[in-house]
Formats: sequence, structure tokens, C-alpha cells
Amino acid sequence: MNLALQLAASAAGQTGINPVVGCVIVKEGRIVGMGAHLKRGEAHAEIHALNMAGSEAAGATAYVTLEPCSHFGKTPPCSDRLVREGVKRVVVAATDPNPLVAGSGIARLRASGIEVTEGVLEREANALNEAFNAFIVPRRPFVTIKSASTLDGKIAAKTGDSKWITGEASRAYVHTLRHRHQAIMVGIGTVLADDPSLTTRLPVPGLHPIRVVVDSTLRLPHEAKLVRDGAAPTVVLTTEQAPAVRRRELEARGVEIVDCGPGPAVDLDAAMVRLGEREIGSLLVEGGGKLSGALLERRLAHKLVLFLAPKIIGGGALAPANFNFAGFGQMREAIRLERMQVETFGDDLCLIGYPKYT
Ligand code: AOF
Ligand code: ZN
Repeated sequence: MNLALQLAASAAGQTGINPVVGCVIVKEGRIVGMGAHLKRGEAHAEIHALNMAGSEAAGATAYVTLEPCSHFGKTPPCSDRLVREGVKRVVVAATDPNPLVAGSGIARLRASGIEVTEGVLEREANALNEAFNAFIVPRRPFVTIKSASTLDGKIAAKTGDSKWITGEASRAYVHTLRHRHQAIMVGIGTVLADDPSLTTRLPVPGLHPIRVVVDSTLRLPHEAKLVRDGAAPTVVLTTEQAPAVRRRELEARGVEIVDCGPGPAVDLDAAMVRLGEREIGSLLVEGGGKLSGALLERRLAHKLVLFLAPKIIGGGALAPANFNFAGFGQMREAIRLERMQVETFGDDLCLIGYPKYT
């Protein structure tokens, strides 16, 4: 199952709104087949592994990180294929929260006389599919806010200088995060200040996320890299207050404009609905402080990835903070994170946690 989890993890970021899944088939102490789900619309993990195993699948044990499916989606049900190949035992890590499956895949295997063991490395398997698990029913993207700040929570000095806060190792890891998300979101302030490309730049080629800009009045300049470079689709979330002429100009340049309410600000709840409809299941938010603060305040962030550089810059209100929102009067009202993890990248810390909204 550990190997199946590794296979699944290797496909992180490339299955769109589908889960990552790995499968290893073992017969008489030998691995006879392995597979991973590599792309939405293409074969599921079990099918690749069964194809590799061929006639060896009969009487074998299949280790699968996610309950084999029982529905006709873009591909036929994996549970039927496992039955047909004569697999004797199936070991499953996590059940499939997709209401079309949700236990019925396992039930089908058992009804056909296959021995099923559940819950093996379940926590690890669910961690790989946290976005899929959160998206599948509400159809809203799993939102991860990334920030890079000093120890005093600043994302720039009082002069606006922000290059660089964190070190090279942290910044390199951000590109892995981009590869693993379907879309990346920034506020128009960040675009005007930095003209970012928001692409994935790794030592090996990665996938570029769809670039999403929150821009209530369509201030996005034609000269911006996001408009000109054609590296990945650019979607602008705006309001009815945006001038019609700007809308036409940007659309003519290939930018997709999505209306999110009457304004003055972009309705972030509506934005998540629109992005979900567009089959964006995972969203990485990369700034700035106002957007991150607004998402947290609206309880729309599922996960925070906070890089902290071992620096203190000060600057009071002139130096922007990573979460800029009205705030609470009482400490007991503070947004708490749970399931905290700490990692290090060079001399930087990276705190990972999940906001617990009560
Ligand atoms: C499995 N093995 O490798 C995967 C599963 O549209 P489809 O046909 O690709 O089906 C997608 C659904 O199938 C997805 O929402 C999830 O419930 C399940 N994914 N199941 O047995 C796999 N990727
Ligand atoms: Zn399947």
C-alpha cells in the first residue's frame, strides 16, 4: 500500500478534479502489476495495473489507495473489472466520497465473493486527496492560501520592497505547489505591483495553473504578462461595475471574464461557485494580504501554507501584513488553525494548518 500511495502521489496535480489513485497487484509474493490514475478521462489506476498483470491477476491481491469505483463515468467501473479478472482479495486505503461510489464499489466486490480489507493507511490516502474529498460534493474549490512573510507577518517593507522575503528553497517549493493546483489566484493589486507570470518553473517541466485575478473594475493592463504571455489561461473575476469597453478589450485578447456579483467588491462566495462550475477543484492563493484576509474572513480558505523568513522588518501600518482584514476584538474570536505541521526550507519555516471555523 505504501508503494500504491507513492504511485498516487507521483500524479499529484495532473488529474484535474479527479482523485490521485495508485494500485499494486501482488501474486504469490511478487508484484505483477502497478498503476496510477494519470489523467482525468483516461484509465483508472486499477485498469493500468490489471492490464500489466494480464492473466496473473487471477487469484492475486490488489492494493488500491481509493475504493474501486462502481459507476460508469468517463470510464467503466473498476470493481467489475477486478471481479472479471478473478482477483481474490482487494485491500483499500480510503473509501470514495463520490456519492456515485461511496461504499458501493466495496459492496460490489464483496457481493462477488472478493475478500476486502479496508482502512489500510487511510489517513495517508485521504491526505493525498484532500482537495478531491472537499470538492466532490459542494463543487467548490479547495482553497490553499500561501504567504511568505517575515516573522512579524509582513509581506513587504514599508517602502514596498519585497524581493526577496523567503529564501531560494522556499521559493522553489512554491513552484511544486503551483504544479499541484489547478488554478492560482491573486488580487489586481499584486498584478499592478509585480506583473507576475504565475507559471510553474521547476527544473523539470511542470503544469501551469489557470491564472485567476480578482479585479472588481477590470484594471488589468493589456501589457500585463498574464494577458500577453499565453502560457496558461487567464480568468478575471469581476463585478457589474466593470466598464463594458474594458471587458470587450480583454476578451478580445483571450482573457476570460467572469461576473461575480454587483460590486463594489468581487463576491468571493459567488467566485468559488463560478470556479467550481468551471471544474477548478483546487486553488492556490498567492496574495496579497487583502485577498488572503478577505478569504479567511469569508471562511473560504481550507488550508494555509505560511512561509516565515527568519527576519523582522517592522514598519507599522505602512508595511503590509499577510492577512489584512477588519479583525476581531477578542482573542477568543480569533481564527484558529488545527492539525499544524512545521517544515523547514533552508532557514525558513513553513507552517501548514487548517482553519477551524466554529
Ligand atoms: C477508481 N480508480 O483510479 C480513480 C477513481 O470520470 P471518471 O470515469 O474518471 O471517474 C471519476 C470518478 O471515479 C472520481 O470522481 C472518483 O469517484 C473515481 N476515481 N476510482 O476506482 C481510480 N481515479
Ligand atoms: Zn475506477
